[in-house]
Amino acid sequence: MSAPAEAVAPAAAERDMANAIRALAMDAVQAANSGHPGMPMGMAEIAVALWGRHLRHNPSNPGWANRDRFVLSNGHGSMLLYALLHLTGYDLPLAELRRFRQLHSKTPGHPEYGCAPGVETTTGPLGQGLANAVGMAIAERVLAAEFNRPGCEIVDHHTYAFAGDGCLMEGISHEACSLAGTLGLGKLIVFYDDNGISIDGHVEGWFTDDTPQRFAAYGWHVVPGVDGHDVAAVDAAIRAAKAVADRPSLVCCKTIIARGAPHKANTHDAHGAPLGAEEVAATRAAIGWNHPPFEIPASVYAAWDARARGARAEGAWNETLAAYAAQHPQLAAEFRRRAAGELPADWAAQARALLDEVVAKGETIATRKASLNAIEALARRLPELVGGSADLAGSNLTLWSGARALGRSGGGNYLHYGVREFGMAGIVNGLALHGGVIPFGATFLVFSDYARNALRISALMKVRAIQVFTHDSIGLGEDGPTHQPVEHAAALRLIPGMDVWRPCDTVETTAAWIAAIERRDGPTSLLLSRQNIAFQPRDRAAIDAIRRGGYVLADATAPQAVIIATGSEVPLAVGARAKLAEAGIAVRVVSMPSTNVFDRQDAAYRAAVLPPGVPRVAVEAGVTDYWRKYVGLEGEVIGIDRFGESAPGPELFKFFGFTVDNVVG
Ligand SMILES: Cc1ncc(C[n+]2csc(CCOP(=O)(O)OP(=O)(O)O)c2C)c(N)n1
Ligand SMILES: [Mg+2]
Repeated sequence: MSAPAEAVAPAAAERDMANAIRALAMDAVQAANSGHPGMPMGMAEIAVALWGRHLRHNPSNPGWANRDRFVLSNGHGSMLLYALLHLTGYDLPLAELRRFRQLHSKTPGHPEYGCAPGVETTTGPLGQGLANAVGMAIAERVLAAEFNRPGCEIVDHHTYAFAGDGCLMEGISHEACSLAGTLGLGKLIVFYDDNGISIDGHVEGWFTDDTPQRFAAYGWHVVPGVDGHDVAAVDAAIRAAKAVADRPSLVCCKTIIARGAPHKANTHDAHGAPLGAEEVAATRAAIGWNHPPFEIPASVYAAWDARARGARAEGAWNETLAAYAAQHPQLAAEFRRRAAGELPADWAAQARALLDEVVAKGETIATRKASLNAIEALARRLPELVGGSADLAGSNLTLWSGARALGRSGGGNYLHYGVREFGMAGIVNGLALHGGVIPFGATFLVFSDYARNALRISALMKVRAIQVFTHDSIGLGEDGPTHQPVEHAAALRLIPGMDVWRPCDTVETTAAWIAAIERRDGPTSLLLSRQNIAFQPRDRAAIDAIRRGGYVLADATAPQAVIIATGSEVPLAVGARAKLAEAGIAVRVVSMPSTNVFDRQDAAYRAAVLPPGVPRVAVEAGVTDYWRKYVGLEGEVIGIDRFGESAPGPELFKFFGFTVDNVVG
């Protein structure tokens, strides 16, 4: 287990440590004239207990693989995190705290991953941080089971999260915490900031859950009724939580929002607005903090400074890793590769070979099946793949032969997420953020909008989170319009940084998977068909061009028109081209599996694929608006601008005009 808790600073020192957070929070919010002072002031003692006495981290190396993870799920309290990072010795100077919420500062309104060192995830959309924390705790469990050897526990850390009333009101907290209970994530410890306040006021009118009982019902270990302003009491709760190894823990802390502010404590006024100069001054007097704004006494810095401790902790771990490497050199090399997020050295050749195999087979199958084949092949080469589906394994085709479901103990590489799309997407983000694994989730494309905000955050964070979205159009058939995505492909493409792939056959599907795996700086959504789609023969140049997102699949000399198509509509475009050729009309077919990737290509390439001046037609079984930017106002779009119908897929394709004749017309 983890090293023992750190030596305890004297009570007076800890009081000053907490008040330093209060002062930095209220002063930074005051300086910005915007922000949320109440939560940092209310959770200051909890932070002292956790960060001062327990958290194992190294401010000089925020990337230390075995650090404890800390998630501020109630991200509006960002100044709490910034204060902690600054005070404990991260590279986050006071100047950045002074520039809280200003353009290009490292201290944006809500914590953003990749901005300040030590920020483990982007939070602010309430509840999602909890799901991220669950994902991190799962990653720890998976990696520990895979890599630890007796006497050499190189993966062994806790995941801590702060959450407020808002996080616990959000539905995603149920999804994520329910699953965490089922999986028995013993190294996950969540602190509930039970201050009875949210934006509209005292929560009695809208939030009266018995939270301890709720979490107990999930199978959590609950420490109820902790005085969140008593560092020793919180410390005792943390010790109790750490001692329970087979269940996640919820530490319920009674707190007073904006504690220390004589008039605004325990009011919702303190939630999200500056206290005001007078109240700030009154708070200083009330808590006995006589230092000017942004001045922290050296003794307080010294009490907070975690660098020496962190260096010792990481140093000890490095020794463990060295001993491990001596006994298990290959495993150690693999661990280092995985922790660095790097692909195997021979990856490029492997990917090429995989693609060639699929080309040689030339199968006509559903792209969801092509995806399963790709997963099967990839998982053999990439043990870091951790898959899963939101109770649709048999439909999404995500369960490969080597999948091992994660259970209450031990490891695995597959998650039965249950019917929890949003929770899944948040957990996938947490897995990706933790590192050491490459996660994917899966559900029907139509339910991607249940998960949508987590997909958006994955793009904002630029993490390698992969989603398998099957049943990608009316082609799914009889389940009807509730299950038939129409606007979803377009909507996902609109998320900046989200790469959406809607491949047309086995080769494009494999290429899309390879692109998703190789993409280290952003998420990918794979949109896959339920129904079979004809294999498209192509030459080497076309195979190589798939990775450019859009390419000439079937050409003609001096084309009079270009048909752009994706996924299941590509064969229609190819059929139309053949028919038009018989009539002496030369048509080029462009397959555009990923508009996002195509848009990133240089202008010369894009113009070579879509020559200016040649009329264009786009064909996709979805809303037409999105395609206007490719075909222009003069072009044609064959799509669907209404909801679908319940009928067999082939009939629907006819009914909605997805026929070769209609494309020809
Ligand atoms: C998903 C989501 N919905 C709404 C908001 C806006 N919002 C920010 S904080 C908050 C209230 C949070 O209450 P609580 O967690 O109790 O925070 P406290 O006031 O106690 O700090 C709301 C509604 C948000 N950030 N995320
Ligand atoms: Mg609250």
